[in-house]
Amino acid sequence: MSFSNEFIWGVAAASYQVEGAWNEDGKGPSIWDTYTHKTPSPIHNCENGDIACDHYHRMKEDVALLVEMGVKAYRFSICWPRILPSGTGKVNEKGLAFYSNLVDELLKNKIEPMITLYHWDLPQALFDRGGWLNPDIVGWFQDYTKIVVDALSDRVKYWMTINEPQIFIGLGCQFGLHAPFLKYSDRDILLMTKHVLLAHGTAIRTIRENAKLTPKISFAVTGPCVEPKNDSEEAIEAARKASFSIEGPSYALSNSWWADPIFFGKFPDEAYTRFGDLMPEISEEEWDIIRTPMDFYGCNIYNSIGQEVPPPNANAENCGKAITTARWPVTPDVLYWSPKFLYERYGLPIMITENGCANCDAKHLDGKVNDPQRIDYTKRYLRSYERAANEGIPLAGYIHWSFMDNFEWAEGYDLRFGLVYVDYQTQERTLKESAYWYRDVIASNGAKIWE
Ligand code: GCO
Repeated sequence: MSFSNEFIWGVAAASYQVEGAWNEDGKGPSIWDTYTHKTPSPIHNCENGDIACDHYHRMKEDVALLVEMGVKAYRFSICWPRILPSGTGKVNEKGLAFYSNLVDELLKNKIEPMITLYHWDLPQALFDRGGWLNPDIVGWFQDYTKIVVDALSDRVKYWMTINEPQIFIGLGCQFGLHAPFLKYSDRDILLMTKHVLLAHGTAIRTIRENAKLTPKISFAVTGPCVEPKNDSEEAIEAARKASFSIEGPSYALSNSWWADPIFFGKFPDEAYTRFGDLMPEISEEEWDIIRTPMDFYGCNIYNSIGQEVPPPNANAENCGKAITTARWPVTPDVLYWSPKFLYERYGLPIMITENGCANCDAKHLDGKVNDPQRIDYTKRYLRSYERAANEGIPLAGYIHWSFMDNFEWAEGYDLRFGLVYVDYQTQERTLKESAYWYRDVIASNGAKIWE
């Protein structure tokens, strides 16, 4: 057995990372527009997403590339301030029209649209009113969700509420490494966590109550695990336990900090002992909202954790192991262990909503973008993922990150994750060799990964 016939093969991107048109057709600023324009810039090379891949103006050309790649689904995000320039209030019809046209173009080409409602472009106007620290954001997000669902749910079935709260709260608000590049207190992080969880649950209810097509809903969290040191039961149990731990300063970057409240109606036990009275007040009614059921578990997985800790000496076990140009370790087995551990704990079918690698891609003298590293990386990870399928873990799909090279947040444009190469000087697109390989993987429903 390998991947089921219903298994969905796709690619992903996100609004701020590809669209450009940062201030066009009535769009309002997001916190990423604001903070990438700061001086000194917090972004590598002082880069920003003002133009990015100019996808806003090249949408049809880009959908044609998806067709050439033979993908069955395209996961993209909606830019909140393109729909609601001030975050609430007056709708920007041109913004809605862009996404409606994109959905039509995808469906015309038999590509399933998958929408992420929040992939980090918080309207600046709402950040100015407290952003995720303001409890009103739950209502603001609900209103935004309803506008998008009313406009697109006659054609869109797949919905992801929030992308990686571990990153937009953890990196963005706890460690100050992403917009708004601030370091809030634990008290504030705990309060933001409550508001994000309520916004997530409220969005699910809003989608289910208003969607015209029966929706399939999830979040898209980052879900790496700790891999077992060996195949012994003790090592596997130790890895399972470590994969859901919240210990240490990075508690908001963990799996269970976000998933346990949604699936169990409570934070991990150690949260209560650790934070005591700092823990936010959550009423029974609010817990019911947070626990609103999902249809699958969307997770973005790149590498296992617990391996980046600098080795005590130069010849440690990790020395010289494969890394990507993002300096992330290449750990293919994580796409077996994470789905396994996540399914055991939370019980929903798994969808890898992001997996891929940064590479130093360029057009070679033969005019091609030869990226054997990405083919090898993806082949290894998919083989592990198929092992999970063969053990009976229900897998809903694999969405590769990324469709095309794009703005990699604080890292700017140097890190190329795309299956399609983008020349940022000319905006020329070139399918990388991995795109042609992935096309054959899709056409064979995965069989190609064994060649
Ligand atoms: C994330 C985001 C993507 C990133 C990708 C590579 O997971 O951080 O969803 O926007 O670009 O993961 O870092």
